[in-house]
Amino acid sequence: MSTDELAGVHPAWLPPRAFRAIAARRVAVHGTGPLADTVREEAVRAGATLAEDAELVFKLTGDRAPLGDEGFAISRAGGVTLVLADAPAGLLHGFFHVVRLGEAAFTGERPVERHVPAMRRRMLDHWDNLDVHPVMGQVERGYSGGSIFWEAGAQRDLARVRAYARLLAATGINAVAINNVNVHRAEAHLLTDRVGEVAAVAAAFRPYGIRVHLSVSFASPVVLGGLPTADPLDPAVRAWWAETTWRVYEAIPDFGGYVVKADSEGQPGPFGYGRSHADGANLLAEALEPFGGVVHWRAFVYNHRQDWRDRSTDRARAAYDHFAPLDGQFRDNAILQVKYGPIDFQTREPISPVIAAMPATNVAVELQVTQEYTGQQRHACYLGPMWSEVLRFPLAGHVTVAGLAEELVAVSNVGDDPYWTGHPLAQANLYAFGRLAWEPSLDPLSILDEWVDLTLGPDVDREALHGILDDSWRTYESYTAPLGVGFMVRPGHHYGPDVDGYEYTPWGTYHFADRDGVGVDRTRATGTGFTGQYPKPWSDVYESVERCPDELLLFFHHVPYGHVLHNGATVIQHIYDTHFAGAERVEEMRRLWDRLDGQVDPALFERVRERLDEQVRSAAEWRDQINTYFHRKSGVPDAKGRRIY
Ligand code: GCW
Repeated sequence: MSTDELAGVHPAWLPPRAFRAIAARRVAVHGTGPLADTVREEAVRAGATLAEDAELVFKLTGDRAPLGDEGFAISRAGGVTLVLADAPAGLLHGFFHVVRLGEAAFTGERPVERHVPAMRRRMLDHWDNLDVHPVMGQVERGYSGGSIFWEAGAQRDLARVRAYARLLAATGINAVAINNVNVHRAEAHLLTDRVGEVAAVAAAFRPYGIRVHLSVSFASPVVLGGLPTADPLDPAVRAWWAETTWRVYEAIPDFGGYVVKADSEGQPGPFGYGRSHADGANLLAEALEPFGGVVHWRAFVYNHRQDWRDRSTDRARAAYDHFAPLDGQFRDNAILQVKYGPIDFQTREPISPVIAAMPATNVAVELQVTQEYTGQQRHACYLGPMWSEVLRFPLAGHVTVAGLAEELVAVSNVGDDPYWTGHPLAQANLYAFGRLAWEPSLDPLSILDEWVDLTLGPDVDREALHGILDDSWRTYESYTAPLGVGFMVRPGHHYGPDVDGYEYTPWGTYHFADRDGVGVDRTRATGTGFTGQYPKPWSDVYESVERCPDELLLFFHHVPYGHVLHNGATVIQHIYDTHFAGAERVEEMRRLWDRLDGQVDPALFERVRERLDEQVRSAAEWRDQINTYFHRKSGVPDAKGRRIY
C-alpha cells in the first residue's frame, strides 16, 4: 500500500519516525508464507535492506511447542538481534516488538526474552452499520465519524482498512468482528448474498494475521432463508446454518466465526422458541466446528422492559441467572462473551460474577474502548488503568479475571475520522487494549509511555501528558455518577448529566435517591440478593456496608446521606467534594495541554484543545447538576459553603 492512498489520515503509533531504528539496518527473514512476506515488506517499508549478513534476523524454529502460534523470543548477541518464532504470526508480533523497542533492540547484549500472548483471541467488535441508521447513526455508539468498511450502504475503498489492520497488528490484536451486534435488515445479508464484501475485508486484514468475524441475526433462517422458524432444535434450521456456513468458508477459508446478541434489547433469540441459550449457541457452534470457527455468544441478556415499580427485578442479576445454570452445556467452540460488569460498561462497576461462575465454559471478557459511558471521545479518559484493575482483580480465590478469561474482546472506537478515534488522545485506549490483551500484567502507565513515544515522539512534554491522562478515568468518575451508582446520563445518546433520566424508565438502571439517602440495596439480607452471586470473600465483602469498598458503596447499598465512608467523609459531603475537585482537575488538564503547543502537529493540537474546552464545560455541568440535585433532595449544605444552585 502506498502512503498516498491514505493522505490526510493520521499515522497513529506507526509514523515513519517509529521505524527509525530499523531503517538503517540489514534484515534477514527466514521463513515462507504470507505473514513472513509481510515482515519482509514491513522491513523494506521501514527503510531496511534485506541481506543475509543481517543485524536483525527473523527466523522460524520449525518447532511448534514452546512459543505457540503467535509467540516469539527475542535476544541479542554478537551484534545480531534475533527474533525466533514457531509460526509466522510470531515473527510479525516480534517485528512490532522491535519497533516498540527502537534503538534499544540494537544496543548491547540481550538475554533471551519470551513473549507469548495471555489470551488466545484478542478481538475488537465494530458496531458498524452499512448505512446511517435513523436512531444510532452509522456506527452505533461511534464517536469517530462513519464506518471504515461501508459508506451509504456500499463497501468503501479498503486502503484505510489495510492501514487499520497494520495498526491493530502492532498492538497484538488478532480478530475483528466488522458489523453491529444489533443486526438490522441490510446487515443480515452480509452472511449470504453480500458475503463477498466480508471476503474483501478479510483479505485486507489477512496479511496482518487478523481474522474476520461477523455478527449474525439469530433469525437468519427466517429472514434470509425463508424458513418458517429459527428454532435451534429444528433439523431444517440446523441444515440451513450448516449449508450457509459452508458457503461462508468457501468465500473466506480463514473466517473467524459468528458473534451473536440474542434475546437482548429486541434481538431475536432461542427464548422465542422455548429453547435455552446453550441450545442457541450450540446450533451455530455446530455449524462452525468443521471449519475451525467459533461463535461468540453474548451474555448481555436482561429484561429491558422492566416496570420501574417492580423492586424484585434486578438487572445486575440477569446474566448470572440466565447463564450460570448452563455451565458445561456449551460446545468447545462456543465462547460466552461477558461484559466486565453486571450492568453495562459503566465508569465504575464491580466485576461480573458470571466470569467466575462458568468454569466449564470458554469465557471472553468484553470491554468498551468506544467511550459510550466515559465521555464519548469528547472527554479525555484513559481507560488503561480501569482495564488493568479489571484484569488483575482476584475474583475466584487468587485467580484473577485475566486468569479466568480465555479471551479479551472490546468494542472498537475507530471510524473514518482523520485521527481514527475522534479525540486524538483516545488512540491511547485502542493501543492499550491490544497491549493488555496480549499481556494483562503490563503497567497501563508504561503502555501510555509507549503510545506517546511512538505516536507523538520522545521529545514532547511527557509530564504534561501524564498529568492529563494518568488519572483521567478517576477524574471522569469523580465528576459523574457517584460511588458506583452508575448512569445518571441523558437517556438515548448517553452524553452529559441527567440524574433522574432513567429513574422511571423500563431499563433497570436506578439510583433510588430520596430525601434520606441513595443507592441500590443488592444485599441478600434486605435487597435483591445479587451479592449472593459472588464467590467468597466477595459475597461477604459486598454484603457488608462496612466492608464494601467506597467506590462501589451505592452499587450494593442504599445508605443515608450522613453515612460515613472509609475515607472519613459523609456520602453527601463526598459527592460535593469530588464533584468540585473533578471539575477543577479538568481545568488543570486543559491548562497542561497548552504546554504541548508547538510540540505536536498544529491540527492535532487544536483538535485536543477544542475537546478539552468541551470537557471543561461538560464537567462543570455535571458538577452543578449532581450537586444541586443532591442538595435539593437532602437539604444538607456543603460544609465548605461552595456555590450550589
Ligand atoms: O451499552 C449498550 C448500548 C447499546 C448496545 C448494547 C450492547 C449494541 O447502549 O447501543 O447495543 O449496550 O452491548 O449490545
